[in-house]
Amino acid sequence: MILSEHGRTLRNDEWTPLIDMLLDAQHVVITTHENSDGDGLGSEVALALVLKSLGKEVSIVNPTEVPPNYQFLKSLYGISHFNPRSEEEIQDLSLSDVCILLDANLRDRMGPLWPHVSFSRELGRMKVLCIDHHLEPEDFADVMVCESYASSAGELVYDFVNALGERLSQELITPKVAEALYVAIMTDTGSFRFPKTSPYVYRIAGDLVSKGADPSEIYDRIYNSLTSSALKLLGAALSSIAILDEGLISWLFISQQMIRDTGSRMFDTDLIIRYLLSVPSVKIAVLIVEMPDGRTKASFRSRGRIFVNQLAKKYGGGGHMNAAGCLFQFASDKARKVLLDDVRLFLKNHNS
Ligand SMILES: [Mn+2]
Repeated sequence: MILSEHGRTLRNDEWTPLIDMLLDAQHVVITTHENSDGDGLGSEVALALVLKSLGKEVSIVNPTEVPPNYQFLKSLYGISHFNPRSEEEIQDLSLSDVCILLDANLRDRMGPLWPHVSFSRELGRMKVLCIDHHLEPEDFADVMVCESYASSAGELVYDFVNALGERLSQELITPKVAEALYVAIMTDTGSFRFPKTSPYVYRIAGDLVSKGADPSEIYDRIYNSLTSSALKLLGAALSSIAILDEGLISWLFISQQMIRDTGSRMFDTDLIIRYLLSVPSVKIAVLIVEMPDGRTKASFRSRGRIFVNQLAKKYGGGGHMNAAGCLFQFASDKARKVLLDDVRLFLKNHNS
């Protein structure tokens, strides 16, 4: 069942189905997409803290590890990395009453958690909820709030927490909750500058700061935390950016060799994509990363009304109008060739 796309901020009463399910639940598991980011992690921690304060047993279990610059969130709430070979972890996951997926709207993005969640759900033991803001949701949850107008999953979790607080006549946004939500919203708005940064988003940010989030400290922890190897990778990557087709496409390939040579790690590639749109003529930016297992990851960014999620969708991925990604099941040399032709065609069709 897909509850919404309302295309606007939900009224408090429109959160009732989610509130009812969560108030009924005793054991809640919260998760986010593979290769988690600030939005997914901040939203999870905020929601976990709130539900815990209401006496629920809450665990955060993710398909992949928390990146180093978000490790500080673990001091606000424990975050575990699911081990699909641990019977104990499978048992814990399967016995939850409710599983909430945040910041993703495709079942596969839960990675190895999905088969277990799906199994419990089919047995009628577990409800699945989803709060997200990506385009084109898949209909797999019991209740889903997927609003692509929203800057971030954190914005929606903020609204949800306020609706819950109103229902219980309780202030639920403690300084820790404020910090976690601020992380979510700040990171997904590119520090309050991406197109979905509405006046409302600034009002939320103001509210969170007044409730204890420290903007300069949070920014510093997340963005000024590079290692020297990450800087070397950035240097190598920047010098290999190609600007193609009269400046319309920026293109960058990062190989495992580059990652090895600079002593950097996979997640260090995440900070590079923002530079690909820094040339004003560029309409589509493409970052291709060779994965350690031989598959190929592609990330897309675009300027203006160019729906790169459509490009990603073709390969089983998805995302937003201006930011999307996908994973190819084949090697990078083939992916690069296929993709460049596709990007050119996509842009040509878009212009005509
Ligand atoms: Mn997000």
